[in-house]
Amino acid sequence: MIRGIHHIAIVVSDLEAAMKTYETLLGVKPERVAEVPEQEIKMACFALPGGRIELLEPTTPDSGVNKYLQKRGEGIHHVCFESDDVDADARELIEKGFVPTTPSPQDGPEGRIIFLHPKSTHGVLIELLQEVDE
Ligand code: CMX
Repeated sequence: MIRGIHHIAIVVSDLEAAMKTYETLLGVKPERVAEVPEQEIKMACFALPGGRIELLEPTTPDSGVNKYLQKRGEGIHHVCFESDDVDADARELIEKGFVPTTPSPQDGPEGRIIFLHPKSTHGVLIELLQEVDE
């Protein structure tokens, strides 16, 4: 079941510069800055009471994130919803016609994730995330 908004991700061309902008805007430092090679990005995550803001900078020229940045410029890249059972939610949503970008959820640094292609969600890339206890 979807439990709420986990984060909104913004693609940026210069993570260091964008981190300064969002530190000033939000009044907090990022809780996590990391490179995620399997997603071909480096990211900074700002935690806020109602959800998180993630800044993404692509690290490879052929990644979907970089193609998006080159085509559309900086801006919102995806919205992530928190799921309490991402495998069950993904199965149900795929049955209902949503188009995943991978056949099934995968394990990522924040938990188990799957993306729904923007062509099946009115133009917005959607991530579902089930956080794992460390
Ligand atoms: N939001 C809205 N539309 C998007 C999009 C996005 N983030 N990324 C691509 N699109 C659009 C393109 O503009 C293009 O539209 P047109 O056909 O109108 O030109 C269309 O989708 C292209 O689709 P595609 O041929 O499948 O294109 P790509 O090879 O660029 O792949 C996508 C796009 C979404 C399948 C790919 O980026 C993907 O698999 N994303 C999921 C993984 C991901 O984004 N990881 C990074 C974040 C990781 C994290 O935060 O943890």
